[in-house]
Amino acid sequence: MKDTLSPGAVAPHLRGRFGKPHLYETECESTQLLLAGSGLPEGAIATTEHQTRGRGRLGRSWEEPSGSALLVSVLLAPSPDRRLPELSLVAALAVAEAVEGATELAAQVKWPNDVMLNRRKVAGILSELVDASVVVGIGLNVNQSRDELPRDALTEAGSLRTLTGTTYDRAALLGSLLSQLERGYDIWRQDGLDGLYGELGARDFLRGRRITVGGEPATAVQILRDGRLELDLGAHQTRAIESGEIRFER
Ligand code: BT5
Repeated sequence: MKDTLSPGAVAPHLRGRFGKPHLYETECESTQLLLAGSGLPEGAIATTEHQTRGRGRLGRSWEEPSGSALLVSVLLAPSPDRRLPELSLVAALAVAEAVEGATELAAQVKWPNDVMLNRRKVAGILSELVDASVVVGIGLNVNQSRDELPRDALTEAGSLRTLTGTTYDRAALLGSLLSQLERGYDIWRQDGLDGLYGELGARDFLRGRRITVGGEPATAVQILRDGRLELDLGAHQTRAIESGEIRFER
């Protein structure tokens, strides 16, 4: 039987506040659009089997064949003085922890918004401010075969299946992801990234790597407690950046 992300399949896997109410379309343009302006309460989610115009950051696209990936948007209402990029890290950490729970492999967070497994990008996060709410979109490659992943991706793509040889029940994964996200979000609301820093720092993919930022070479030092990335530019010069396009050496 093919697994699905329908409310009926997901409900038995929900453990906390997040996941209710649950909007679902078998196909839609983007799950981000289902939630934006919906007026639903915090913790509401939208899922689909396929997006016809899945969104990445900066106008880029997110692609998957129908029924293979975990595609979810979560509506959150953090206080307006909190920094949005931190929330993407909170979500990436939750995805990494859910992936670890399912695969028993170590997953990492690649600043600012990716989740890596065996040096492949298995998930991306997109946090968008809509009115007073934030819609956090998560795309996790689950059951795609190698041929079904984008070939020309900026960071080489992988799926849980290509990296472990096993297929996974997406509804069960979503349940575990939502409880990790709820836990991380509550800690972050209370204590900021500081409260999650042990877990995040231990999964910092770029730490110590040679990278380029917008084409300029640097060494990534670490994700800082305020969510910025610290860079070593050589000649005893360091800098912390809030955003940027990172490429790493393999
Ligand atoms: C992201 O953007 O990584 C954020 C992706 C967020 C997707 C979710 S799915 C649910 C919700 N609804 C949406 O419409 N979006 C969110 P970015 O860092 O800009 O990465 C985009 C780039 O990743 C593309 O330009 C491709 O190179 C590559 N890419 C596209 N599809 C991919 C995939 N399935 N796996 C890995 N890389 C992919």
